[in-house]
Amino acid sequence: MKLEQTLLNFLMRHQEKHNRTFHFLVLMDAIVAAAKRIELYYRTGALQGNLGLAGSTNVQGEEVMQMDDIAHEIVLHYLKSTERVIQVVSEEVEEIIDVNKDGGRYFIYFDPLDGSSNVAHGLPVGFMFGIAKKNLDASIQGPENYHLRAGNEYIAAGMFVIPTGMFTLALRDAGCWRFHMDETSTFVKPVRMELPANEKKWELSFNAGNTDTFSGNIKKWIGENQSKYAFRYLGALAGDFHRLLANGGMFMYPAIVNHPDPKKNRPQGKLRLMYEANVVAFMCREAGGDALDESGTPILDIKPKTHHQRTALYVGSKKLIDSVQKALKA
Ligand code: AFP
Repeated sequence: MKLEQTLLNFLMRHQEKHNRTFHFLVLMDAIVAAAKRIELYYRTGALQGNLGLAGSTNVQGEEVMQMDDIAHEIVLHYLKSTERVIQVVSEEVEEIIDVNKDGGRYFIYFDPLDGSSNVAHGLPVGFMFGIAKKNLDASIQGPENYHLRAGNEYIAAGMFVIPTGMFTLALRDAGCWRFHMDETSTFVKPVRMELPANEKKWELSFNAGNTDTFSGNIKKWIGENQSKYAFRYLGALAGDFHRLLANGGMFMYPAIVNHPDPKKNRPQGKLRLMYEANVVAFMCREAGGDALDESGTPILDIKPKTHHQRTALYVGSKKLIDSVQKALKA
């Protein structure tokens, strides 16, 4: 019998090694509990008719909540129960949600069910989150006491690929780690993720149907580079990035600037900075990669102006990100 190290044991050792408290473990325990509950709901939802649209009814004749709303409720419930969370930003709610403004330590930015177009098919979706911490010295009232934090101030970021039982977590300056759910529903076996140097494995991932709508520079870059790499696209960032971390290459969601219907242009990009782009950029940095926006600015350096701010995203192996950087600036 081979017994593997659990996620919580791994985190405990990490905290001890860096002389830190166990508050972070309480937080992570809640995040994992939420992920497992979402995973269970997702795996059984189709049979029970619970993956439908809000307003429809399930086989028991009960009104169905949209899966995104359910996932949001689940995450919020577990985060509140820790009493260690100050505020959260959730993809599902317009406003910032106050949780424990006086006693909390952490800000959490999350998308509880990213990739919702996959829900109807039971295909992978993501629960993605980033964590920042407030300044614990009450005498200092700096920007770190405020929720609008750049990704390079996050202390951790992670994603569950639901319903595959895979979890990836990056800890600031301590690497990017992948865990698997075992038979007892425990996340175990930390494996350090580092983007592979072997370019033969590298893949490109983007919505190729949008190519004509990208800027001239990016279209040119794609024309010159796409035949060198395999192409993969699932349409759920957590799933696409999960592959990329193992194989290397680049995921991109460029700005849409040449749409035939100009109203459909997205010069700011589509993905959300605080709980999509920052999460993968943070994990990618810890795995030896990099991430940029359309202006060539490192994603993690962007100081958000609003909590649901969007961004274009280029994330992956350094060599490809450097090459795109040159194309963006050409
Ligand atoms: P949804 O949750 O609205 O499906 O968006 C998912 C997402 O933000 C991200 O997970 C995907 O990478 C990206 O959008 C896919 O967008 P396209 O459907 O435009 O390719």
